[in-house]
Amino acid sequence: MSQFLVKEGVKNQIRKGEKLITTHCCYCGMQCGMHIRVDEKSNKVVGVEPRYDWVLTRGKMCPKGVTAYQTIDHPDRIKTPLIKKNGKFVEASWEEALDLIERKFKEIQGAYGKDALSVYGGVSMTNEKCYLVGKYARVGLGTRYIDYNGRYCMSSAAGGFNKTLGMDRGSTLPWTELEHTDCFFMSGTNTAECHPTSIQWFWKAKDKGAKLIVADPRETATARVADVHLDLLPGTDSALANGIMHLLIKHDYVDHEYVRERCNNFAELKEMTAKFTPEYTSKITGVTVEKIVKAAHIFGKSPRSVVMFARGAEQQTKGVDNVSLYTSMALLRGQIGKFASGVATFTGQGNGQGGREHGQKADALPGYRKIANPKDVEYIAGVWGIQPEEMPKEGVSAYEMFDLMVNKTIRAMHVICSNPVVSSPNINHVYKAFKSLDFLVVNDFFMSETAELADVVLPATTWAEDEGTTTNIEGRVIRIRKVVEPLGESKTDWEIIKLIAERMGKGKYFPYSEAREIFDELRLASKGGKADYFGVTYEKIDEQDGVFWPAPAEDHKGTPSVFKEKFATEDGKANLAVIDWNDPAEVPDNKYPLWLTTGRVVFHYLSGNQTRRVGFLMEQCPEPFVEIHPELASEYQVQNGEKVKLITPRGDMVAPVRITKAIRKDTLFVPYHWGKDLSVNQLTSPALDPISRMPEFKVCAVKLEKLS
Ligand SMILES: Nc1nc2c(c(=O)[nH]1)N[C@H]1C(S)=C(S)[C@@H](COP(=O)(O)OP(=O)(O)OC[C@H]3O[C@@H](n4cnc5c(=O)[nH]c(N)nc54)[C@H](O)[C@@H]3O)O[C@H]1N2
Ligand SMILES: Nc1nc2c(c(=O)[nH]1)N[C@H]1C(S)=C(S)[C@@H](COP(=O)(O)OP(=O)(O)OC[C@H]3O[C@@H](n4cnc5c(=O)[nH]c(N)nc54)[C@H](O)[C@@H]3O)O[C@H]1N2
Ligand code: SF4
Ligand SMILES: [Mo]
Repeated sequence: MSQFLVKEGVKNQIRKGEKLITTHCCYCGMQCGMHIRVDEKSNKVVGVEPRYDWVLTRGKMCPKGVTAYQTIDHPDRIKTPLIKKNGKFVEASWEEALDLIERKFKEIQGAYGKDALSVYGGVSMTNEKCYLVGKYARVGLGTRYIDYNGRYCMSSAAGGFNKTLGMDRGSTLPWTELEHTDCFFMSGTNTAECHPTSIQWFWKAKDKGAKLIVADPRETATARVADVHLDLLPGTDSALANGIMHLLIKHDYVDHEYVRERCNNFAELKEMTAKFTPEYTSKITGVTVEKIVKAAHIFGKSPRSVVMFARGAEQQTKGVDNVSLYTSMALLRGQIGKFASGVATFTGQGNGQGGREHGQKADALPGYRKIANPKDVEYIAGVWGIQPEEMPKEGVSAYEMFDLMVNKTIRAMHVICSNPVVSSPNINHVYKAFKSLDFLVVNDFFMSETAELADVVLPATTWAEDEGTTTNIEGRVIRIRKVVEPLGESKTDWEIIKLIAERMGKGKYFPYSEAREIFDELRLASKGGKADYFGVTYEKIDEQDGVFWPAPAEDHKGTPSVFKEKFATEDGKANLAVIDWNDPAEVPDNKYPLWLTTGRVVFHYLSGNQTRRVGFLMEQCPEPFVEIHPELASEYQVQNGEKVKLITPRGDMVAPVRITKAIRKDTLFVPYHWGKDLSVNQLTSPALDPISRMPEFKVCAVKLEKLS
């Protein structure tokens, strides 16, 4: 194991008898730099030190990041393969587990065809692993059915960026430029809790006079310090964006030269937004006319602005519309491709950016190539050494796979790095889907609610037990370092994939002996694609503190800012979005009279399977709760902390209320980091965006009942 040499100035952080390994946090897209402390005698992880010299996060970490190291040697770690016998898991050897998987996979494919197997991936893994999961499904198992948890996360952003800009790089600019920005328009991002270490950049800008506009049904910690808080009704983002654009045009804040030279559809957009007067927009969004007008003037007057959004705007049946419209706001102002200006989504998971580029998506191949494009298939088949005809066709999106499980089209699944019975919408249906399977394999290092349903659980390693790369929120490829050896008999996901592929007779396509070899193949597979990593090497990442893609040649330094001269569309022009506002899939009525929205708290991560095992984090936030406005609470006669029942057409749950003025009077909010009867996803709607197939996690209608 090689120890990365920590730079001068941080050497005083090293204690006697310990070494520091430089890496990044395993959780969110900020990928905060950290040094993990390892005791040299026992080779155990004993703590963490901030990494002050990491250019993006500069020593800052959040409560999850500073405790992440506690999961590495955690007593709950799964250390051997587990096979379910008579309803109970028993420890097994790798041989036994692989024998069983081989027999079952072959039996099922023999009886029902190749596509009876499926893969469900995730992006808390390195690029190397994410890439290999896609190849594993198509080449190792030969199935069309693969999708991944990023479907619930980044798919609407991807859809909107592809439509408007022709390419999906989550941020068009490096975030180190943000301190020079004059105005941030942020929608549906709880920045202070979900990307806490990014706040330093907004504060730096604010210290220089930058303005902050926040659109969120809740007064989040970020909304509280905003110049304008647009407290919109859930699901009305497209009306808000159209309303702002109406005013940008009316008050001539449009950068006409930029729009003329670099954008399509301006006339159509002008026509569409004509009806979105402040009054009309206010009626739909519930935001006052004064606030809408104030926001438009601040945004319109700022020389350098960045429009930012996250899952609040994206996890809707209009997610792609919302992203396209918010992006169009930035285009009207001529901001994209300029210094300290542009558009950005807050990428969610640690490798939410890289993990969506290299072929875990049902319709995608490495480098943002498409299965529907014969040239793309030919190129990737060439890299993989298969015939183009052997490449499986497009599959279906994450939630749609569950329908195919219920109707027995899909008979077996291999879940790698996700916990879908907690994180999917409408989980009562998802449980039914998993119980319909003939065979389920799950790779995880902790027993998750999904792993509990498995026939075989394979012990994966944590991020600290393997090397590789991730691509952060900015599009910067960085290195994750191996800190300690895998615990017990656990193996890295890529080794597990390789072993199963060998059993399926496809070993020759998976000849790797270390992660770097997979990365070199990924570089080649992405070469010439939109997300081109060919010029990214481990060495260059070290030299430059990361490499921004696209980096199309070995002597290319990478591309921190994109779209400086042209967009990635066919004609090089951006497509302004001409889209009307429409209702979400479900709206309140007499039976379900309130709005329900869901999301996160700073102390937990996603399905909670990691953070619910960390004592400090559980002390801070042990259970889900229902945020409710004091007026609504008094209408329902409920006290702070009192348990209430929430009901939607799909299910119900009981949780205590948290009374707060920081939410709209007609809306409830519940965080989703718990499983089973504590899961708000018993209630959420599985309605999907028609383009991105993103579920509408952020909007449904709900009934609140006082318990006796
Ligand atoms: N602490 C913590 N941090 C995380 C994560 C975590 O689980 N915990 N997960 C990571 C991941 S994978 C992701 S995807 C990101 C998510 O990061 P965010 O998207 O910032 O987080 P959410 O809490 O899902 O939603 C953000 C906000 O959207 C608002 N919202 C709800 N409905 C609407 C609406 O209709 N319109 C608008 N404009 N806003 C709405 C909510 O009130 C909420 O404040 O966070 C990453 N960081
Ligand atoms: N109601 C509601 N639901 C939501 C959302 C919402 O806002 N509201 N947000 C959605 C979003 S944005 C997301 S990203 C999804 C996330 O949903 P999930 O993917 O289900 O979330 P995780 O908790 O990250 O699940 C990862 C699992 O893999 C394990 N794991 C972590 N790293 C590794 C690894 O390297 N290898 C292996 N094999 N296992 C690993 C963890 O222990 C955990 O059990 O949830 C979605 N669900
Ligand atoms: S969870 Fe995100 S903000 Fe917190 S330490 Fe990890 S990478 Fe940084
Ligand atoms: Mo996410």
